[in-house]
Amino acid sequence: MKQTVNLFRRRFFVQAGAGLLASAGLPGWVRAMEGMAGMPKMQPNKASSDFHPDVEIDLVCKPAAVQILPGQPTAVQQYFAQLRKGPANTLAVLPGSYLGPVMRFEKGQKIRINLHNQLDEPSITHWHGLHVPAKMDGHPLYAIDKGQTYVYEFEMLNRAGMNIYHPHPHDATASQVYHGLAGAMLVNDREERRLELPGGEYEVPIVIQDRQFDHNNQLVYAGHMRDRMLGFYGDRILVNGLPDFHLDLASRAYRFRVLNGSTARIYKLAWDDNSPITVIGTDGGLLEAPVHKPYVMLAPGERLDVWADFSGRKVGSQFVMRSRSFSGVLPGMAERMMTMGGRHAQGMHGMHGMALPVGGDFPILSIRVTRQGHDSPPLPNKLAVIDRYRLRDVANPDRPVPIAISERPMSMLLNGRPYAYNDVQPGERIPFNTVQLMEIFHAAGDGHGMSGMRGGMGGGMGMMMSMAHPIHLHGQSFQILSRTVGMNGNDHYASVREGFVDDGWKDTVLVMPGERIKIIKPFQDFKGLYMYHCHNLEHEDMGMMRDFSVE
Ligand SMILES: [Cu+2]
Repeated sequence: MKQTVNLFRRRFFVQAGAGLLASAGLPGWVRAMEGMAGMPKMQPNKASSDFHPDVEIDLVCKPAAVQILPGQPTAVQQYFAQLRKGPANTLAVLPGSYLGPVMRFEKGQKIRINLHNQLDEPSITHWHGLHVPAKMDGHPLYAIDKGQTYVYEFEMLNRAGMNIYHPHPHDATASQVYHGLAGAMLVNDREERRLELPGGEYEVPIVIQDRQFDHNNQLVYAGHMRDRMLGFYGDRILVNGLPDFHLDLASRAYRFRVLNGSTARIYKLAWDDNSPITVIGTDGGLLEAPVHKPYVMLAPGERLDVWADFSGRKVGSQFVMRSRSFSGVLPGMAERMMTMGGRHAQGMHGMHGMALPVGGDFPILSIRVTRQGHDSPPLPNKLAVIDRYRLRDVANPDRPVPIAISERPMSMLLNGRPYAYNDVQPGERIPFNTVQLMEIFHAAGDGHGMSGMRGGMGGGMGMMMSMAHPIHLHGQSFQILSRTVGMNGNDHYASVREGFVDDGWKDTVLVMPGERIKIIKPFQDFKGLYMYHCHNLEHEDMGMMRDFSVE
């Protein structure tokens, strides 16, 4: 316990000294102390002699500086990786980016990753989307100090898909991700390879983030309690760590591997010429068949596999992927303030004009067709086989495991409690090797928050608030069984309702105000603690995070 206190005290002063601590502030620090109470100090996991890896990677997280904007380089925190063993295409650095290299694995590979923490604060890396033993999942319990190494060893059990690696230390996840610590992880398998989807230069990672810079090109981060309550919203869109992201492409089909790496911002992705957006996969990999949507909602932590077909387009033609306008994801008053002028709403006075409104209409990236493409592959009409769960498959058809969202100023909770180690409640104990029906809902009841929004003050900071939360569950992916919204939700809900792709495997689901979502999730192969939390990372760090104990 004493050690835990010292750990956080040190981080507090180190960050304050580095000027990063605009972010945490004393209340966050105090909350962290509460949440960390009772968290034992664990020995970092070491390599085991009977594990024979196919792939071995040294992964370092450390402070760095990157040229993002013209002028002064930006101080960031960054992952650097080195391949010690395995196929040469395992790591691909994104040029000029603070993001970690794109990792590429094959289903069935045995993987060892040696995480070296060279940050001036504790960290641990979580493999968002992977199905790995609890000890390999990057639980905050295993956070390591500067100079320490944590060895991960696991077999890749996931099907083909795009996953994320990012830090997961309690109360500092948002800050570390915001300052640059994140990367994409692709998994390939035989089922996917048979489809001969666009690969090589025709497969493009698209990691979307929002950031805010000061006059010296340095990252500005959540300085106000409001930023923690609502989430932090930057005024610059970066794709793969770059501003004004542009692609020169051939007139053929591409595969865009899209990931929302923002801490809080939700996107409503659409093509500016109003052609449908074609989705072939989500968080947990390929869909059974492509779906065509007017727009797609993408919340923090979610992924999309997009078929972007420019075949038949003239050389010289241009396209823009935009985030289209929507409403209802923030409490009414906050949304109006942030829509009218986020910078003032956040108490910031910058040079770049108004902040990007939450739910505003703005460009994400631009594309120009600069050359003729040849041999463009056709869009497969069947993609993958998904064994669909039915109610008869679950252990608890009449008693869904609740995930109740409660939203009050200063306390964002799940199932009525903030994060605390060793605080697993009866409803959070999951029998090993079962498939569970689960229900995610707003504790105040359907539609309550929406009617609050109409009332104006009801959505204000001082009273009941309801907002959208991307809820992420660690461990195996789940399937979405149903999505229902309260009667009052229609006005705002209409601006997002066609944008959900619920047909495939998911690990993060956007829960709109007033919505109830039923999911079916397996808890197989491994026992131990698996987290569930809001992937609005500011909410997560406020305590909107809990453990399931699979036992
Ligand atoms: Cu949340």
